Amino acid sequence: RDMEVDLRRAFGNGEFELHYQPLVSIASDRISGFESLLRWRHPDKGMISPAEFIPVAEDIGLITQLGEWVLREACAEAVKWPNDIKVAVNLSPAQFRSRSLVQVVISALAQSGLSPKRLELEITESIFLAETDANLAILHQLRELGVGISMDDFGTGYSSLSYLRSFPFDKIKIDRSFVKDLARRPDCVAIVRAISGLGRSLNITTTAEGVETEDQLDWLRAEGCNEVQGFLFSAARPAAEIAKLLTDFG
Ligand code: G
Ligand code: G
Ligand code: MN
Ligand code: NA
Repeated sequence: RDMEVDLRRAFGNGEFELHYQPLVSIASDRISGFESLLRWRHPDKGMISPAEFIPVAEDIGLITQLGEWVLREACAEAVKWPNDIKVAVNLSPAQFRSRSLVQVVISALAQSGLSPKRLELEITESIFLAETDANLAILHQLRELGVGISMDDFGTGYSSLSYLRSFPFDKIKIDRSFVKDLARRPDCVAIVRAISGLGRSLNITTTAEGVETEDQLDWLRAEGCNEVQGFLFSAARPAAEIAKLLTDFG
């Protein structure tokens, strides 16, 4: 397909960039970190969303190199921030298949000088669907480095709860589909309450995604959620705007 050739060219041509979306602690009302979100600045088509090109990059095996670039870039950027501000990086299941993932993380930390405790790796439960034992072993090795491991899009999969038992996650990211209807749907409130309670009992931080209104923030605070992320604060912005975001919400 067209996009395959285009993606390889784009990678060689430096057309990818990372944008950063603030994670805001509910207790302190301050930025606690940023999630790095990959962007493709296409010369003709403009910005292309990762939802469109990550699956293709996975198919053609480019995700290993692209994912490595993301890790190195995010660590190199984060080391410039105040040292209580973390950076979150999304990992694709395909990066676990490459086997070099742990070495790449070690190298990205060493080269940038970023403290491992400032790096959070976001994974989705799909890494548990195949090669479960091998992937769990990799997760444990990553955690031993001192980096945080977050379960992304929590609640959307088949059996997210069982994965909480297989691995000691540091953070659960409550999928934005539950946040969207908080004000209208009591079932969404009940689900957010249950996940927050679970997080509290298991000593896992809970972060709500897709927070767009003050009303949603009020609900999340009331239900004991720890952290929020969404357009209410900011969309993902280029690295050059981080200093301003930290002044606004720091
Ligand atoms: O930024 P947002 O627009 O549109 O992201 C869409 C999807 O792409 C999300 O599911 C997000 O987790 C994923 N994504 C964003 N950046 C990366 C990345 O660097 N690596 C991987 N594997 N996924 C990413
Ligand atoms: O799957 P993951 O959570 O990594 O994806 C992050 C995605 O969520 C990105 O596509 C990002 O652009 C999107 N996003 C971030 N904040 C909001 C929000 O407040 N509302 C909506 N609808 N999407 C958001
Ligand atoms: Mn994510
Ligand atoms: Na998510």
